[in-house]
Amino acid sequence: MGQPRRRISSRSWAVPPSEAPSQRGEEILTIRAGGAVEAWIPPSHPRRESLLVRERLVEGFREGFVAMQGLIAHGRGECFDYLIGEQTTPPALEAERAAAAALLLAERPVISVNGNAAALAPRELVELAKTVGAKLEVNLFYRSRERELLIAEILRRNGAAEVLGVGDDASCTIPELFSERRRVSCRGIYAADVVLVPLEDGDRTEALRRMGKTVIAVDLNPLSRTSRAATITIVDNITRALPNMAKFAEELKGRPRDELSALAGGFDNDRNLREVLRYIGMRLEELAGRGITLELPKA
Ligand code: PTJ
Repeated sequence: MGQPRRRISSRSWAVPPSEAPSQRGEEILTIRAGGAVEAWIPPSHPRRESLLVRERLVEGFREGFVAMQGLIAHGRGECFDYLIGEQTTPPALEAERAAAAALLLAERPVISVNGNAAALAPRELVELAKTVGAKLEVNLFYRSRERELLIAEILRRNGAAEVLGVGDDASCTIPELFSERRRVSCRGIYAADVVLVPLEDGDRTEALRRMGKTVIAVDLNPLSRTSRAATITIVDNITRALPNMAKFAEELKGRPRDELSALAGGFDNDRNLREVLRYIGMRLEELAGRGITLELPKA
């Protein structure tokens, strides 16, 4: 893919300076580049947050752990986020709660991490894993040893004690899957009963379901194959979905198992996705009725 080979800067991944490893010259360059963007986007810019999030992907690409295709995937996500109003919708909240219950009920839960997820929510991934007792596993569509190592390092810097799926650890194979995603840890995704797959591409969700696993997807596109194949699909931005799930998991921890089973088992993905589509439809209808042009000061 012709990605530049760099080590990770400490700045991008929310690591306090005291925890940051010593930086090389090229890392400092990256840090300055990021800082310059923050200075360049005025605090009052109405799209500031979105632009800063986008910059995290670009930095991740420059540093070599976000795939080039990950930038395209992010653009697609941004588009769907616009359609839902860039906020968590009621059906997404319901899915996040059911997903938290499913993760708490699981005997061997695993959170699968790719380049985009590591760029957007590294600390949140680790926190959710700790809250529900899940393992973290690197699993990449565009797999390379360098990317595996970089993503594992990011997760460790954000507090992960163990990261599966790196190097020889990814020695088990998901049947009937031909992409690099088929290579998984025998102690992780292969043995898991519940797998969380944020920002996934289609095939693997279907393959994991065929293996009898419960699959929780986080995908802003309600029409993607992943969304339609998962057991529980959360149509929300990963940056909002993971903290919401961690909050629900904290609330639900210690509740009786039959209550959790009712929450997870009572979730109907088809109904939920249809509610998301209706939500988008009604929102667009409402906007179309009200008018959407911006009020600009007269010259
Ligand atoms: O790091 P790798 O090698 O594993 O590759 C990762 C990508 C994302 C490139 C790979 O999985 C891929 O090609 O995915 P797709 O098929 O582009 O699907 C990604 C899905 O994530 C799309 O449906 C997007 O709408 C969705 N998405 C993008 N950004 C977000 C998102 N969903 C939730 N939150 C986001 N921030």
